[in-house]
Amino acid sequence: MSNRTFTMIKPDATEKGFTGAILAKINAAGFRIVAMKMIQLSKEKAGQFYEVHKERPFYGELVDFMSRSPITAAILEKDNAVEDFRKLIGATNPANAEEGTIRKLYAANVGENAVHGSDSDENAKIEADFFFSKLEQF
Ligand code: 3AN
Repeated sequence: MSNRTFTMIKPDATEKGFTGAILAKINAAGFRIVAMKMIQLSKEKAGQFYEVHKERPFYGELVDFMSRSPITAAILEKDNAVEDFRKLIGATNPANAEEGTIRKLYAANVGENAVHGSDSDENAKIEADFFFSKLEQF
């Protein structure tokens, strides 16, 4: 899966009507959408997705936030997808994100930071399979 990554457009961006603009930026950067769906996560599902952060002080807040409104989940294809997509979205905290990145343009703060991007090929596969069956991955 080294040419694929997984993304979510998070509840804050959905609420502000940024979904279309963010997808356009993703396409303009050369990523092909090979799976996509809009869904609202239950607290249980959001908690499962962010299981690795269970011990972090912001875990409860993160689960509440991620289940607050619908998200758009997608699998993206491009050479060097994981690394290039992390560059396109910018730093976790939008205050530290470079000009022109998705988080600089559309994120409010470190907790509500508009988009998710997988941090490794291994996690990209795990996260893609969390949301999409084989039949839904093109
Ligand atoms: P990234 O999304 O850039 O990979 P992670 O994996 O460190 O960042 O964090 C996962 C998610 O947890 C972030 N996207 C953000 O929503 C939330 N988060 C991270 N750090 C904080 C923090 N200090 N306070 C509140 N929420 C946070």
